[in-house]
Amino acid sequence: MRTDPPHILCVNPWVHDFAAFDFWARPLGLFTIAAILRRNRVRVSFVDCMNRFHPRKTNRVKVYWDGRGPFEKTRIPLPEVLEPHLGKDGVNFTRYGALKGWIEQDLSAMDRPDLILVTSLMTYWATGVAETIALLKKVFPGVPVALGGIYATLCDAHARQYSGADHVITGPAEPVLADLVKTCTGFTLNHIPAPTDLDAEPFAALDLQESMAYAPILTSRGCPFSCEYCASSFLEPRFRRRSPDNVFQEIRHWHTRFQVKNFAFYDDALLINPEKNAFPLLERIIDEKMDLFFHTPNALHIKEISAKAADLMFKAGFKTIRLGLETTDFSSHRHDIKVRQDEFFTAVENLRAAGFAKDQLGAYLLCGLPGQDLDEVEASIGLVKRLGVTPVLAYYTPIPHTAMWADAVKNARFDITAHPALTNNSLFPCVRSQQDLARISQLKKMVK
Ligand code: B12
Repeated sequence: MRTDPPHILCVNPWVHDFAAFDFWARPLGLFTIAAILRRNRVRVSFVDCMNRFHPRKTNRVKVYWDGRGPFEKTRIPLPEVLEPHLGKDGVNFTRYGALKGWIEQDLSAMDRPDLILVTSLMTYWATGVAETIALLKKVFPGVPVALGGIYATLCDAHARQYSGADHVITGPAEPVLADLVKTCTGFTLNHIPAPTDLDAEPFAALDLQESMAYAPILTSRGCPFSCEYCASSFLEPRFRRRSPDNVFQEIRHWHTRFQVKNFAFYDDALLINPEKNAFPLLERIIDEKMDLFFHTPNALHIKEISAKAADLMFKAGFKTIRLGLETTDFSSHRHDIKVRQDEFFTAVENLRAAGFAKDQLGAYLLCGLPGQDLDEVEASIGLVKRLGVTPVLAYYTPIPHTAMWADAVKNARFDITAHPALTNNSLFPCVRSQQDLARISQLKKMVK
C-alpha cells in the first residue's frame, strides 16, 4: 500500500477535424476528475492540447468579447479510412490545438507521472486521441494511460483496439476512479463524492488552465428526454441536479477569484422544472448584481421559456440563447414531442418581449438526418427567420447507442460502423445523393 500521494497527469487530447473553433468547448469531465484527485491530496498536472493560450504561441491570441476564439491549426494528412470518400488532395484535414512540438516539450519538462488520464469528447475525434496517446507513450514509456469520456464510452470496442490506452473506461469516472488509481498507483482515494449528491462534487478544477476566457457551468447531469439522435441518456442514465445555491457559489467563485465574466451552461436540460432550479439561481444572480454574461450553446427546451423565464434570463445577463427546435415540421414528431408550434411562437414572443435582440437568439435545426426531406429544413429556416430568430443548422452526426443509430447505419452512403471518423457531420454520412449534398450547400448559404 502506498501512502505518499501519486503524481497524476490529466490530458485533454488534440482534435482532428475539418473545422473546429472554441465555441465554449472545455473538457469539463476531466476538470471534475482533477478536482476529485486534488481533494485526495494527489499531485495533479494538466496538459491541454487544446490550449488557446499556450505560452509558446507567438502570434496574438484572439479572444472574442464572449470568451470564444480560434484554435491554432496544423494541416495533417487525411486518415486513411476517409481517403476513399474524399480523395487525398484538396481536403482541409487539420489538427486543432497547440503545436505538437510545444506539447512534446511540455511533457518532456515534466516529472514522470505515475498515471495518465486522457479524456475524449466527440467520437469522430478518435484519431486525435490516438495521436495524443502515442506521444504520451513515447515520452513516458511504461506509465499506464487510462482513457475515458464520451468517445471511450460510446465506442469502447474501437477505443480498446485503436486508441493505444492501457485502460479504456466507460461512463462517469466517479464510481471507478478509486479502483483505477489504486490498481495503477497503489494509492487509496478516500474522498469520492456520492453519486446521489451532485453538490458533493468539488468545483471542477478550471484553474489548472493557463487562462480562463470563460467558465463552463453544469447545473445538472443527463436529460429527462430521450431524443432518437442523442446519446445523453446513454451517457448519463439518471437525470441529476445540483442545488441552485451550490451552482451560485461556483459562479461567484470563478468570478471573484479569477475575474471570469463569461459562463457557458453545458446542461442538456437547464430549464426543466424551473421553479425549483433555474429561477432561484437566476433570481440570486440578479439580486447580487453580478454583471456577468451567460451563454446556452447546448440549447434550451423551448417549452420552458415562459415570460418569467425569458425575463429572468435577460435580467441575469444571458447573451447567447440557443433553442433546441430541431424542425418546424411540428407534425412529424420524429425526434420527440418536445415542442408544439404555438409553444415555439410563444417562447420567441417571450424572449423578444424580455428584451433579447434577434442576433442573440438562435434556433438549432437538424440537418442531414437519415431519410430527411430537405424541403423540411428549408421551410424551417424560412419560418425561423420570419419570427426574427437566427436559424443555426446542426448537422447530424450518427452516434452509437442512440435509437437512430440503426437507421443511420442503414441509410449511410458508406459503412459508418468501420471507424468513428466516418460519422463526422462534415461528411453528411446519411445524405445519399449528390443532389441533396448540393442542396445542403445552398441551405448553408441561406442561413449565413
Ligand atoms: C456540453 C456539450 C457540448 C458543448 C461543448 C462540449 C465540449 N467540451 O467540447 C457544446 C455546446 C459547444 C457542444 C457542441 C457540440 N456537441 Co455536444 N455535448 C455536450 C454535452 C451536453 C455535455 C458534455 C459534458 O461536458 N458533460 C459533462 C461532463 C462532466 O461529463 P463528461 O465530459 O462526459 O465526463 C465524465 C465522463 O465522461 C468521465 N470521463 C471523462 N473523461 C474521462 C477520462 C478518464 C480517464 C475517465 C476514467 C473518465 C472520464 O467522467 C466524467 C465525470 O463524470 C454532451 C451530452 C452529454 N450529456 O454528455 C453533448 C455531446 C457530447 N455533443 C454532441 C454533439 C453531436 C455536438 C455537436 C456536433 C452538435 C452539432 N451538431 O452542432 C457540437 C460540435 C462540437 C464541436 N465540434 O466542438 C454529442 C456527441 C456526438 C459524438 N459523435 O460524439 C453529445 C454526446 C450529445 C448528443 N447529441 O448525443 N456540445
